[in-house]
Parts: sequence; structure tokens; C-alpha cells
Amino acid sequence: MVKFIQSSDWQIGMKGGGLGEAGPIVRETRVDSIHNVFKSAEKNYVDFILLCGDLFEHNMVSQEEVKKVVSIFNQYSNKMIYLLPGNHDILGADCIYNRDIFSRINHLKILNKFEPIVLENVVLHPCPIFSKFVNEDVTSKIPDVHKEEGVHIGIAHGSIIGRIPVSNWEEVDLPIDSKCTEKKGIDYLALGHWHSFQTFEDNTGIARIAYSGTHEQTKYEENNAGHCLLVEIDEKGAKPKIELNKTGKLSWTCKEFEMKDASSIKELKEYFESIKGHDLVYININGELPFNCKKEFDDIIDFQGTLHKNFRVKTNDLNYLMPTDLEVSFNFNDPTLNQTMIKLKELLQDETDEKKRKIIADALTYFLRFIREE
Ligand SMILES: [Mn+2]
Repeated sequence: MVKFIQSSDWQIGMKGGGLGEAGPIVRETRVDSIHNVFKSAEKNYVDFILLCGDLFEHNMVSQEEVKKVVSIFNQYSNKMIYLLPGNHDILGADCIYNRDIFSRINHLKILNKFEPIVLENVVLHPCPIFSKFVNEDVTSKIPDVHKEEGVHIGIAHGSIIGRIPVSNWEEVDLPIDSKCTEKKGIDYLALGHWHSFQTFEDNTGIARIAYSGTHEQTKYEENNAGHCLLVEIDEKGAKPKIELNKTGKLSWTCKEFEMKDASSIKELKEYFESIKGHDLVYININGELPFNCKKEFDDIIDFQGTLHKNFRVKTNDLNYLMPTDLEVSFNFNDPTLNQTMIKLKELLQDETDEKKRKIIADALTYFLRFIREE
């Protein structure tokens, strides 16, 4: 029996650009959440830890950041760590793992050769990459182990071919054959590179290939990130037991919200209530909103911005409906104001470009606010 923790894509040193004030929080949390990977290993009495690449964002990450990670490695020194570099921390002359500090960690082995590592009842088959632009199967050098004894585990970094979202070999760097496990006779293939958890079944319906995904989500578009995997394989040929263990600390929410009419404001408020406490929120609001709801809408959005570590709103596809009260005649008792109103109304009626319509609608909102305040 073998039991291990699988993790990858820590991307330590990443900038977190576009996250504003949340950038530094996200960067710090990524380091902090590494503890959860090792705690999961301790709690489950695993045999070793497999790290499948891209632990650092690039090979020039500052020594300060490196020391933070090494310090965590040293706090959990009773489990062997097998570390395969990925495409961000690519092997070569500049490789971050060439730094002296890594050679001093007794319980760390950098997997920089195609040499199998023979342990008790288990053989690890590392598939190191030496270029970011490999275009042949990264796992091709794994030997045929159909007739070999023990549990055999491949470790690689790249993109599975033949399954969604990548269908062709030509489309991607670092391709990995989705039939690798049945071709080579290995029991399991541990993968890094994709940030969301995902498994792939062999031709008998058994999941033998898995991405753990990143231990802490890196951007809004990722689903099912923020875990490490606890993998248990009883014997050669047995079905691997793959368990998700939560490691991520930050909650990310990405949502499309369609406005239909004035009642949508109430629904929007209810939705925001339901995501209270979420750290990072990105909402794409589309559909149609009556123009007279715009002020309340703007106020709600304004306030939401104060409730989350990062709050991004996209309203490019939100259309403001011309209010009926603007259709009727009006008189501000001031010819300039009347003319301005007529002009803005005409502009809004004639404009078809959504972005421009939004700008005109904004102008109308401010204009009416100005009138009321007078
Ligand atoms: Mn990668």
C-alpha cells in the first residue's frame, strides 16, 4: 500500500496583477496555505509528498520568497518531498532549485532526471522537462512496467491531450498522452500545470490520472482550485483512492448576473447577501435595467466594493432602458437645462453602441441628480 499527498502550481512570487489592494494579500496567502498541504500529509500519515511543478512563478523569484518556502519545508521534516520542476521553474542553468539552499534540505529530492526512484513497493517515474516548448509526449520516456512488480507512479507537468479543453497535439506545449497509464502499465500519473482539480479515467473507467490543481486559487476563471490530493493505492493494478483535501484560504466568486427589470435590483441585493464574506468577487452584470433604477444600482455596487478584498464589476453588456418619464415633456424653467436634456435624450435614443449608451446614461444620471439637488 502507498499513500501520498500530491500538490502543484503554488506559483510563489506571482504578482497577482489586476487585483489592486488584494494583490499583496493573495501573494501572502499563497505562502501561508502551503502549511495546509503539509498538515494534510501529517494528519494522514502519508509515505511521501509529490510536488508536480510550478511551485515558483519563475526562476528569478527573490531569495526572501524562497526562504519562506524552505522554512515551511523545514517545519515538516519527517516526510520525504519529491519535487518535479515545471515550466515556470524550468530546469536549466538558471533553475531556482540550483540555489544552494535547496541542496541543504535532507528530506527534499529534486526530480531532474528520467531515472526511476525505487522505494519500498513503489517506483516513481519522474518526467522532467528541460524546455517550455516540448511538443512530444512528456511521459514518453516512462518504461513499460506491465510486468514489473510494485505500484508505479508517473510524475509529470503538462497538458492532457485528447480530452477537453485540449484536443490536438499541435495546440499545446508540454502535451501528455491521456492513454499514458494503460500504455505504460503505470498505476497512477500525478500531474501539475492546470490549476483546477481534474481526473481522467483509463479505458476501464478507473481514474488514474489527476491534477491536484493549485493549492490556492490564482485567478477568477479557475474552478475547483485550492486543494491538495490524498492518494492511496493498495497494490499494483488497484483503483487509486483520490481524496480532495482543502488547502486554499481565500474564497473567489465569479458570477454572471442578468438584470431583467426593476425587480432584478431586489434579486441582486439578495445575491450579494448570499456572498457576504467572500474574499474576491467578480460579477458580470448584463441584461436590461430601467433607467430610473440606475442610481440605486450604482449605490449598491458602490457599497459592495467596501465588503470584499477585491470587487470587480463588469457592466459593458448592461443596457439602460429609456424611462417613460423622459418621454413626456419636461420643463426645468431654464432653456439651457431643457436643451441639455433634449440633447442627452436624443443621443441615448440614437446610440447603438452599448459602451457609448452607458456613458450617455451616466451623463443623464448625473444631470438629473444635479437638477434635483438644485
Ligand atoms: Mn505549468
